[in-house]
This record gives sequence, C-alpha cells and structure tokens, in this order.
Amino acid sequence: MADLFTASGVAELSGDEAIAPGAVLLHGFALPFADDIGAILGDIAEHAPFRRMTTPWGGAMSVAMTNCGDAGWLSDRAGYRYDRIDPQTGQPWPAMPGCFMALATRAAEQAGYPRFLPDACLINRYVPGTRLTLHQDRDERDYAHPIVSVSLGLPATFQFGGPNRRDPVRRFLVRHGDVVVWGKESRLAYHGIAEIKEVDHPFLGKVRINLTFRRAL
Ligand code: MD3
Ligand code: FE
Repeated sequence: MADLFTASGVAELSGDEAIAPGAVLLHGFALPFADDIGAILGDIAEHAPFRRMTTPWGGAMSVAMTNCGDAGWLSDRAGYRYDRIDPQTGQPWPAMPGCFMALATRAAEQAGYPRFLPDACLINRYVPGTRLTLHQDRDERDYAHPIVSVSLGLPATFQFGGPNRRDPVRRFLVRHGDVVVWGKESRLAYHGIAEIKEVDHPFLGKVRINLTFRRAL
C-alpha cells in the first residue's frame, strides 16, 4: 500500500486498499465514468433541483442535495427519512441512470460486495466553505448492504471515526474519481467532510460533487 503523508499531515493513499475493516478505497475508479456523470447531473438537477435541506432543529444544511433512484434521502423538521417522492416537485425522483448503476455495482463488486443493487443515490454538492459535520448513516433499512461513495471535482478531507462519536478520527484526502465502499465493520462509523477549500478543478470549477449509492428500502 502507498500511504504518503503530505505537509498538512493528511494521509494520501493510492491503489485499491483497505483503509479500515470493511472500508475499501478504489483510487480513481470513477474516472472512466466521470464525463458521463457530469453530463447527466444537469438533467437530474433540472427535474430535482439541488436544495439546502432543513435539519430537524430548523437550520439549513450547508451542503446542497438532490437524489435519483427509487428513493431519495430527505431532512426536514419532521426528521430524516427516505421517500419515493421529491417533496419539492411532488414527483418521483429521477430514475437512476444506467452509468450510475454500472459504476456503483462494479465498484461494490471490486470491493467484495458482488450483489449490491442500490435503489437510492444521494447527490451532495459542495462549494468552498461547505462542510458536513460528523454523523452516521443509519436511515437505511438493512446495514448489511454497503454504501458506495464517489467523489468528483474539488478535493476534500474525509474524516473517518468509529462507531462512537468520540472515537478518534482519521483524515483522508479524497480526490476527483475516488470511490470508497463502506460496509461491514465500517458501516456505522461516524464520518464527515471538513470545510472545502477554495481551489479550482477542471471538472466542474469550484464545486465538489459526492454521490452515495445506498440500498435504502
Ligand atoms: C462511512 N457524504 O451523504 S461520502 C453522506 O462526501 C455523506 O458527501 C459525504 O457522508 C460526502 O451521508 C461522505 C463517504 C461515506 C459515505 C457513507 C459512509 C462514508 C461513510 C457510511 C459509513 C461510513
Ligand atoms: Fe454520511
């Protein structure tokens, strides 16, 4: 494994490797899919616009989100949940594009999950200054399924802890085209994204997109 430490102390990893029990980083795995995904994102956002959802406590999340697939993740004053209908349009979420499904299933297979069939893709949009505080993903029905995470555009520092909020956090740089598959012992780990820095990336400009593929229902 290549485990390089940059001047900032952030671990930079290359190649396919286990970064924690049940968590595999597939460096650059999404690069062959990136242009197709970029072209389709605009169509998805036209039907299901990116929006800053409201937390159950009434604040606006800093990350803008939308979804595609049979179910979409939602947050509002009533709580967190998945729903087949986008409350902003009253319509079902846009269908999961074939290239999204192909990327998610092939990445999961390479990471040791040959039968992963996602029914939801949460699409997060970050601009510089945006962050996602430490949390667990626990709104899905069955934690036996992994989550496949695809990073596009601006780099980010991924914070990865353990099953308890106060467990020590490790930091990883995730870059354009990186895919991480999170399952088994890592499935309920606390994780977050540090504030995105103001740099430029040729893919989308000053934007980071993260796709998380889930089996939600
Ligand atoms: C570790 N998104 O949407 S993806 C999220 O980059 C979310 O937008 C981040 O956390 C982002 O919920 C991080 C990486 C990720 C996704 C799911 C996980 C890490 C995970 C589930 C369990 C453990
Ligand atoms: Fe998450």
